Amino acid sequence: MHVDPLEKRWLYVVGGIVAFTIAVQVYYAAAKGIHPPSNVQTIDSAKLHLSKEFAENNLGVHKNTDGSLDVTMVAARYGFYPQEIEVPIDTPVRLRIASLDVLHGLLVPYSNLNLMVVPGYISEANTTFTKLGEFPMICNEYCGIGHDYMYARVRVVPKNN
Ligand SMILES: [Cu+2]
Repeated sequence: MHVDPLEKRWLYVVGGIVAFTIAVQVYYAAAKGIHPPSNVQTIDSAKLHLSKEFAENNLGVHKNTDGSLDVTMVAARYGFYPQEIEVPIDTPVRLRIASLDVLHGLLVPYSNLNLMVVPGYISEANTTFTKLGEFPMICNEYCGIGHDYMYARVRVVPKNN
């Protein structure tokens, strides 16, 4: 089969772009822990307060026996609950969040946390905070008139053991 030399050159260019794109994704997935959301677990958003995990007095940071942390949160117009979480540095954290009403987002700068919080589903992500300090947790999906004021705080503190 005859392929025009110019066409052949462009095939190499396109092939290179595709290979580069795949390499970037593999790098970020393997080295930076950035993945597309993959946790498909459903929940009735209208009955979060009746569920065991997302009832008001079960929200917040829970310590597991292996030293890792489970953080349970609820996103609702227009805030995150609890409003502030405190986690020790360099500790594995599993964050689970559900929406009480509409679509929300959750973004924490300087971390790999960037989730869509879709009503009816539990969003889950694993992270480890490696910088001390106070970081905002921002809603990055437009959810209504109070969206601009929807944020919470993550305080990363030194390990105390
Ligand atoms: Cu919002």
